Amino acid sequence: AFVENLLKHPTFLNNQYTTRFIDETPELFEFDKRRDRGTKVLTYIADISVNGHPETQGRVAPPADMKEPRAPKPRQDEIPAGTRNLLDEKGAKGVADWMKAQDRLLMTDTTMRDGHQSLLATRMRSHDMIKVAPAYAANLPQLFSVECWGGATFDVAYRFLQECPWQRLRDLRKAMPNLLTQMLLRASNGVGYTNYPDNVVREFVRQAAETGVDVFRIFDSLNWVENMRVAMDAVGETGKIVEAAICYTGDILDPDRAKYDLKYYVGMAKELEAAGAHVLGLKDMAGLLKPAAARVLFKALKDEVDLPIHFHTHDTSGIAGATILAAAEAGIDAADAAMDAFSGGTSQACLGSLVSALEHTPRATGLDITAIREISTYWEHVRAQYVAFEAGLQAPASEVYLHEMPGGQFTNLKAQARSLGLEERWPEVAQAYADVNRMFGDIVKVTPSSKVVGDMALMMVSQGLTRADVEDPSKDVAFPDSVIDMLRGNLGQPPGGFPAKIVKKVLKDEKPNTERPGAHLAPIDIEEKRAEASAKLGGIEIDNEDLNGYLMYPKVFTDYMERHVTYGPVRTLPTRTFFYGMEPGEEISAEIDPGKTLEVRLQAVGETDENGEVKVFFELNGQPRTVRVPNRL
Ligand code: BTN
Ligand code: 3PY
Ligand code: ZN
Repeated sequence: AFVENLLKHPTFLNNQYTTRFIDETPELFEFDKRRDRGTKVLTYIADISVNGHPETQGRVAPPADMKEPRAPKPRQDEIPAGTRNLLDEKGAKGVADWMKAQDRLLMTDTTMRDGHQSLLATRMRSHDMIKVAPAYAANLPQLFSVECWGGATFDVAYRFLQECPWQRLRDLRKAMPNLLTQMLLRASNGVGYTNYPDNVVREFVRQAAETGVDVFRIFDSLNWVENMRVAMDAVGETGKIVEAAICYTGDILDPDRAKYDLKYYVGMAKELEAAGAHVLGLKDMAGLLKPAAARVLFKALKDEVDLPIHFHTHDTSGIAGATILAAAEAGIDAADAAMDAFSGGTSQACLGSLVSALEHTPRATGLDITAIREISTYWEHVRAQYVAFEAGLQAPASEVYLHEMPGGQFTNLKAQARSLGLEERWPEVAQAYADVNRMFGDIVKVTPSSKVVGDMALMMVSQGLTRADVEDPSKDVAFPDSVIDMLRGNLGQPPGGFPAKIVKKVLKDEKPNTERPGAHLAPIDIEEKRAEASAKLGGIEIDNEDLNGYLMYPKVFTDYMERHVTYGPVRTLPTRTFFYGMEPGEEISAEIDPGKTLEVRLQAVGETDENGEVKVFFELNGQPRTVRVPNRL
C-alpha cells in the first residue's frame, strides 16, 4: 500500500532532507528519493550476500546458473473479454446464472494461492505471479477465475516475503482486468487463526473488494453457518460474488461416519442458499471425496439447491482427477485445478490433464491446452527457484483417508514433527490426529480447527499419551492453549457441539460459550487502531490497506514495516536475489517503481573489519556504491 506513496513512508520520514530543501529543489528530491530507496535495496542484497537468508540457509539451493524465468508472451494485444467483464455487466447473480447455463466445465486456476500454499509453504513471491499475469489475461480468457489471494498468503507475505499483500492484489488485478480474481476467506477468522470482531471482518471484506477481489470463497472451520453470515453479508454488500463453501469431511458412503452424511451436506447447502450465497462451494480441503461419493453428493446437491456448484479438492491421495471427472458428470458447474507444474500431491489436480481429458466431451473446458503448457513451463522454472521450500511428498498418500489432514497442513505438520524429533514416528502422529478428531466429536479439520487438532496430536505423541490417557478424569493433562481456546467456544460450535466429556476435562468447572464468538467481541474502534499503528511506527500515515493488515496481524504488520525502513522495496528483486543474494560479477535489474529500474552489479565483497562489518561494492546504474553490513556469521 505505502510503497506507492513515498510521502507517508518511513524511509522518507526518517531521512535527512528538510521540507524546505524539497520545496526548493524538487528535481533534486526526485533524484535523492530514488537514491535513497536504491541504497536500501542494496543494503538488503549486501546483507543476504554476506549472511545468507535465514529461511534458505542449510537447505537445498537451486543451481547457480539458473536463469530468471520468462513468462510466455500475450498472444494478442487487445485483452479479450472474460468473466470479470461479465461481473461488471451483469452483477454477481448474473454471473451465477451464466455459470449454470454453461455446458463446459468452468475452471479456476489455484496456482497463485493454494498451489504454492500446499506445495511450497506459501512462499511464492508476487514478482513471479505478476510477470505471468498478462499471459493469463490474454491467453486463458476462458478461465472462470484465478485464485490468487487469501488463506495463508496474507500473513506469509508480510512475515516471510517482506512484501505487502495488498500491493500484490492491486498489481494482479491490474494485470488481469478481464478475469475474476478469487480469494479464500476464513469467515469470522478473516485471514487469521482466531475470531475477529464483526466490524473487523466487515472492514477487511470491504477493503479486499475495493483493492481487487471479485470472488470470495467463504468457509467456517467447523461448518457453522451462523459464523459465516457476517462475512457473507459483507461480501454481498460490495456487489462481489459470495461463494459460500461447505467443508467436506468423512465419507458419505461409509455408514461408520454417519455424522456427516448426505442429509447433512444437503441441509447445510440449503442454509447457505437461504443465507444469500451466489455460488455454492464444496471445499474438500483434505481430498477425501472419492469418485463414487462425488456422483452421489453432487447429484443430490444439484437436485436440492438452485446455486451453481464450484468444487475444490486436493490430490493428496492421487485420485482427485478421477473425482473431478465424476463430479463433472454429476453436473457441477466449476472446478479448481492447478497448473501442471504446481499440481499433484497436497496441491490441486492437474489443470492440463483435466482439460485434455474433457476435450471432445460435452464438458470440454474451452481452455487452450497450448497456452496452458506454455504457462506451466514458466511455473516449472519458477518452482525450481523455491526448492528450499519443497515439502518433499514423493508419492500419493492414501494415508490421508486415515488422518484427514488438509493439504496445506499435511506437509507442515510433518515438518513440525521433524523439528520435535518425531520424524520416524510419523505414523503415530497420523493416528493420534485421527484419535484427537474422534475425541473432539469428529469435527471439520481446516484452518484454524485443523491447527488445534495438530497441536493436540503432536503433544500426545511427544508426551506418550493415548486418547484414553487424555480422557481419563483422574489423570492431569496440560492441554495446548489452542485446545482450551477451541473448547471454550472461541472458534464457534461444531454440529452437535463438543462432547461434554472432553469439555469437562479441558475446562474443568469453567462454562464454555456456545454462542457465536463475534456476538461477544466488542467492536474495535477503527480510528483508534489507526492512530495506535501510526504511533508505533513513528507517526507515519496508515492508509486503509495498511490498517487492515494491522487489524489482522498487529505485530506481523509492524515488524514488516520496521524491516521496510532498512531494506526498502525488496519485493521487486528477482527471487534468486531475494533468497540468495548476489555473486561478485553478477548483474540484476529491479523495477522499483513503474519505469524506474535499478541496474545492480555486485563488484566485490570486502574483508570483515574490526567492528564486524563488511563493505560490499556495487555499481548502481553505472555509478559505484559501497554498502556496509554486519557480518553475522
Ligand atoms: C524473517 O524471516 O523474519 C523475514 C526475512 C527478513 C530478515 C532479514 S533478511 C536479511 C537480514 N538477515 C537476517 O538474518 N535477518 C534480516
Ligand atoms: C486456508 O485456510 O488457508 C486453507 O487453505 C484451508 O484449506
Ligand atoms: Zn485447498
